Amino acid sequence: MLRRPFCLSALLLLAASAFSAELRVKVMDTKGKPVEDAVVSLLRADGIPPSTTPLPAIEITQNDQEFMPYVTVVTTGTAVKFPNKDTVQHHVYSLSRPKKFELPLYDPGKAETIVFDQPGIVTLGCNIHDWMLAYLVVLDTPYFAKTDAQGAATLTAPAGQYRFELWHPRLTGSIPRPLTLADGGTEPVNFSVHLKPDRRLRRAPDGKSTGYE
Ligand SMILES: [Cu+2]
Repeated sequence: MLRRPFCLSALLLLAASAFSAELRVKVMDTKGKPVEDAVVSLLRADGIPPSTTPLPAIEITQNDQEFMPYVTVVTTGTAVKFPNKDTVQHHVYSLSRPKKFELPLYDPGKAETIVFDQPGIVTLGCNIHDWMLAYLVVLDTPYFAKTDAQGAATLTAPAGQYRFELWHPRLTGSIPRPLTLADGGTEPVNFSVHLKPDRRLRRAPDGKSTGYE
C-alpha cells in the first residue's frame, strides 16, 4: 500500500523530465547577420514519427498585397485559413508537390481553408500579384520552431536521439544532422549558413513588379 504513492510520484517525475529537454538554436549567415524565418525541427532518429495533432487557428493572410507571415510552420493535417484582409481580390495557388491547390479570385473579407495532409514545403503565390510569395512548412513532428529576428529559436522535446533539420527559403535543401537531446537540456547549437540571393520580386510603388532584386 505504501508503494503506490511512491510509484505515482516517480512516474510523474519521469513524465516531467521526459518533456523538459530544451534546445536553443542560433542561425547566422556567413556575414554574421541573424537569419530570420529559418525552420528548425527534430525527427526521431529511429524513424518512428512522433504523434502529431493538427494545429488550431492557423492563418496566412493577404493584406496590402502581401502574404503574412512569410514563413508558417504546421503539423501534417492542419487546416490553414487564407483570409483576404485586403481591399483587392487575390487568387492564391500552389504548384508544390505536397499540396497543389488553387483558390480562384476571391473578394476582400472572404476566407478559404485548405487542409495540408502531406509533409513538405508548400510555396504559395498569387496569380494576380507576382511578388506575393510565402512558404508553408508542413512537418510530421510536433518538435519545431522558427527563428526570430535575432536568428534564435528554442525547441522543446523529450530527451532522445533525433535527426535535426534546418530549412530556410534561401537554403538549398535542408541541413540534417544527428542530435542527442539530453535530459534537462543541451548545449546551444549555432549554425552559420550560406544563403542564396533573395530572389523575391520587388514591388514597385504602382503595384507592378520590377523584376528580381
Ligand atoms: Cu494577390
